[in-house]
Amino acid sequence: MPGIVKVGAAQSGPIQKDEGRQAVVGRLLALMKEAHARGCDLVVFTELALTTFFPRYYADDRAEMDSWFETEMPGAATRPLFEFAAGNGIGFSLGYAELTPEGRHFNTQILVDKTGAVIGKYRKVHLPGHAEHEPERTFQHLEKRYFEPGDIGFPVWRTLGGVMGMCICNDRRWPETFRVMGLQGVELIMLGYNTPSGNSLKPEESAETRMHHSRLCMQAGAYQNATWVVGVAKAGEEDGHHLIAGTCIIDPDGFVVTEAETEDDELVVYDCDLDETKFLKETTFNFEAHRRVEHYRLIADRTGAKPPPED
Ligand code: CDV
Repeated sequence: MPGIVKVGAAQSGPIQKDEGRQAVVGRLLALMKEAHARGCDLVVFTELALTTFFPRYYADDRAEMDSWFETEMPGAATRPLFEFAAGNGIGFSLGYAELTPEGRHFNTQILVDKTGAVIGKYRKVHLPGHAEHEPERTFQHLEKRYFEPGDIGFPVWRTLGGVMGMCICNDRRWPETFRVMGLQGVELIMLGYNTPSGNSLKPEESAETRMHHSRLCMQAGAYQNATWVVGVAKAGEEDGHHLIAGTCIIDPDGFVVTEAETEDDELVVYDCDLDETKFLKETTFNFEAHRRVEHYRLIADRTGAKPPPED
């Protein structure tokens, strides 16, 4: 049907530290096969979908962490995903840790079309956490140690009959992420996340609050930019650390139209009608008609908040 992209949001259950790539890819492949059987055009996997969330571990020597990274895509372990995609005409989006030939490290998401070709790459821009060991935290989150910020911006791609974009986990908390893609006419944003259900600096913050924050920013990003958003978790108890679930698909009005029920590997499927993005894009969020860029300069010129001086 014109305008409709059948999307499978492929939530991953926990991946333990000693679970090898081959076993993990076997789980992802099972989700892709289910997606194909249910008629999906596209399967969206989560952030760092091939390993446990390794930035929770500290290594003095950063090079010790290189075993968590992929030096080629596809590589030997991930090739079955590409072969299944090409053989069965199904696209996918996959998050992984990327180590480039020049020795650069990125938290990366790729978009693979129905021929099995990589047609899009995004590298996480908003890296959360810290670069050094911080003993006052209840657990570590060392993305700033192991990755450098993405160097590609927020591109979008024309594929599957629409305009597609990607971002990763913490990016969803920043309205700029969605707006930069919105300004390129994005119609569907794929977004994977590994979100701890506790706050390492605020033990009283509940998992419900963490889920609320996650949904709030994805639903706002969808509505304010008149786009579908596919939010895909890695969930459950991973090496003794709990991650929120809540994989969902959000329509351009900001409503959650379907969501995961478990904290395990689970496929959530929805017919995303890209034509449903048109009404808001042509009315309330007709950017050309209503934006006032002359008042937005500070957003690009200033990084940190600077309140006026006190009297
Ligand atoms: N993987 C992430 O980016 N996690 C962050 C946590 C650290 C808050 C998130 O935004 O969910």
